[in-house]
Amino acid sequence: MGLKDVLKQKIDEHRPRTTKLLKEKGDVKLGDVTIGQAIGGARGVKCLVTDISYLDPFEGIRFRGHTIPEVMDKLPRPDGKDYPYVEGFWYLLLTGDIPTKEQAEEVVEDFKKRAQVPQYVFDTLRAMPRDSHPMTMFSAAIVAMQRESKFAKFYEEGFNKMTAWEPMYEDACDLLAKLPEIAAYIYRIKYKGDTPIAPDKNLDFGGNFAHMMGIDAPYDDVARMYFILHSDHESGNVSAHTTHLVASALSDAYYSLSAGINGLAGPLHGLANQEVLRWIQDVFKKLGGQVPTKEQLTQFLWDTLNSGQVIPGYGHAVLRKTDPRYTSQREYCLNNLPDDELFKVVSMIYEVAPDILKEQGKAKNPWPNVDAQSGVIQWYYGLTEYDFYTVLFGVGRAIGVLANITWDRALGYPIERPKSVTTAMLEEAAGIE
Ligand code: HAX
Repeated sequence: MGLKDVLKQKIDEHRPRTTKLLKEKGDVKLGDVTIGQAIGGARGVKCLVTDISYLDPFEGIRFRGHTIPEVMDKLPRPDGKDYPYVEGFWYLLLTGDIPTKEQAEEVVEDFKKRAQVPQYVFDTLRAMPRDSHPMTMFSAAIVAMQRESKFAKFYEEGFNKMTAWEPMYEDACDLLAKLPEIAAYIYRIKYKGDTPIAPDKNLDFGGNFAHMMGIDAPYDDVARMYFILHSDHESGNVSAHTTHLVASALSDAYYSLSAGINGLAGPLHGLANQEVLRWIQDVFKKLGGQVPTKEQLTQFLWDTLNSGQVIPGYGHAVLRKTDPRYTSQREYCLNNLPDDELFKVVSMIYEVAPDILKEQGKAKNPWPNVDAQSGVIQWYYGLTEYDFYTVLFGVGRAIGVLANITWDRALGYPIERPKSVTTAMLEEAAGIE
């Protein structure tokens, strides 16, 4: 037998052991955690600390203690706009204080000085095949810029734990300020006939992003809303945890964020927003372009589950109710695009999917998460290339994870290193012969 055949045999022999441990001995304690938690992705284990945001299973996210509506209401906005400055939100996440308009605009000016993307980043993107996934391009662009890291230079020249947050802060600001142009550049070379649009020095983060995407107002406000909503979801989700983990080895912000973005690219995490749109387009295709009825939609949802797939945009590891980020975007749709066809389908899914998931009885949370709704708004404003949606998520997520790793260095958090055990050790603890 060749290697792969031997491996297959070993896997077939091993699987029942893991299943038995999970199903029959999941509650057995192993130190401070259970066997179920050790095998099951550390669900519910309280071993991370962050003050940037907190996720309550029933209330949803609070950023520095503020709910989403409070954040949108209290933060300063550019004149004539409905949504706050992303730069002011960055101020809030870093400090816990709501900035004045003047303080937010100081950050806008500071970001402008940091926003120039080195030419070699564009060259790197151009060297990649045009059918590379945009998340691959986004991650590659971020790690390509690692030579710019002030933190890496600081380490080389003599590391000091007390002041390490300063170069991390500088890297975080430098990186964040450049992300709108990098993301928009990927979009324009990949989907818009290689026609990048130069940044406009007069615009803020959200405004400039909309401008470089080539999408008119109110897309600038959509961008501000979208980036804020997707910024942070406490530290245990894959993108935040990965960024924190990699930074714990004193890797700089470029290495850390690029790694976090790779985690966000997983279909169970950030890629779910693209999958939602793919799924809906499949439904349309199967019906020859017609909007599905409730009965047809119910059938498609069951077909998806019965084929062993998940319903994208539904379920959550922590939340046990409709995600307020979903609700917030739904309200935007109700106010701005109530008659949109895609919005109606997404609303119909909201009417039928929770009951179907409850009836199936597997998902602990049958309610929609942020990803179930976000594609609708993008699509409405002309951004129909849904492979790109996770990049938008990534620009937003960068705000939260970069604030987190700045604080990680400020508080001198050590390198992360949980302890592993073997399956045999679990069996011994569970009294399995
Ligand atoms: N459709 C079908 N089955 C689902 C489901 C869904 N939407 N959500 C959970 N389940 C299933 C799980 O696959 C699991 O099945 P097995 O026992 O066969 O493995 C079972 O229900 C129990 O899972 P859970 O405890 O409720 O959920 P987890 O904490 O394990 O996973 C996920 C949370 C978000 C990954 C999960 O709900 C899922 O896969 N959802 C669909 C993908 C998605 O929308 N992801 C985005 C989540 C939000 C986010 O991170 N955005 O970035």
